[in-house]
Amino acid sequence: MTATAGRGPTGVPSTTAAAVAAAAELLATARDVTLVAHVQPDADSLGSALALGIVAARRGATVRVSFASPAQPPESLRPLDALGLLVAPEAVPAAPELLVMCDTAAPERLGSLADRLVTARSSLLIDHHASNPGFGDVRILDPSAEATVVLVHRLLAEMGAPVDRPVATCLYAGLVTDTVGFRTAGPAAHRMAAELLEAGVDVEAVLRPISDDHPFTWFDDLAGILHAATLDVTAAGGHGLVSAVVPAAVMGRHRVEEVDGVVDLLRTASEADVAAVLKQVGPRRWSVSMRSRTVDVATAAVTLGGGGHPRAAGVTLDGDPDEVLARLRAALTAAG
Ligand SMILES: [Mn+2]
Repeated sequence: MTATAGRGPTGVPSTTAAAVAAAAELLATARDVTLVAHVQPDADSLGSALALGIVAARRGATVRVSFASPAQPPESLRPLDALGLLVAPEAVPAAPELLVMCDTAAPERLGSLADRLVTARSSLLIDHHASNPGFGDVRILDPSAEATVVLVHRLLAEMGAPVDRPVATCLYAGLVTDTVGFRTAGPAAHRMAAELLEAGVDVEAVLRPISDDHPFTWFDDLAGILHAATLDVTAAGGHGLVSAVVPAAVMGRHRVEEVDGVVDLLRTASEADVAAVLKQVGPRRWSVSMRSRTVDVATAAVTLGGGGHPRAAGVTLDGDPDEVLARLRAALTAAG
């Protein structure tokens, strides 16, 4: 394939295969690589950035990995940074040579680093959100991929980069979390997981800190949150909605690993196909996480100005909890 094969009229590669080839070419020639995850980075976003960062650093490039907020990565994801590539957003160059944006559904998801999309000499997007409008010079954008790390894995194969234990650990962390423990993973993703295990991933060491390790003090607050949870079986077109609120005071006492686990408990409610957790991030501002078995919560989230995937989506809304829930119910009725 020539360098221009599969490019559309704008010069942007028009197929995923052409984009992967163009991305490999970009990474092969870049001397300085800046990889960015979305704000409030998860294992898929940070794992994608760190896996590619480790490979680029080993090839001799100057590499940094960053995200705009919060100030520190989730404690459970710090072990993924085997080479110490993470830097504060202030350390990201004003005009990066190559900017790689991982799992970023929209430029706004880069927070204060979104301006680098304009100043970067070249940019590469790697993402799997169906709502992504497409941005950046080269775009590996495939909503059929279960996780962004699946696309990174494809890119590493194109680059001929070895997937050893540190790289495999980053990829596995993103894969297991974005597929909700492989529930949404297809055969190819399971084959990828097998390859990662062969590379030496310690599954328990990766997973326990992310989802199975909570301080005892969390139980008391969790009990309060679940005690106050509400069930509306008529919501979402009769599919049912279970919801809970995490007040700012509780958010302040606990890590993101604790708070983000609430929705995974709620979604087990037999009577509801949709679960929503309202996390208080301002006096009248709520970061809402939604999970669903059948209803397309991505559509509901996009309607309200958020984004995500059909089975897992999020949005930030203003108001008191009742107002926020009313808006959610209206959007879910339309989506259900
Ligand atoms: Mn993802």
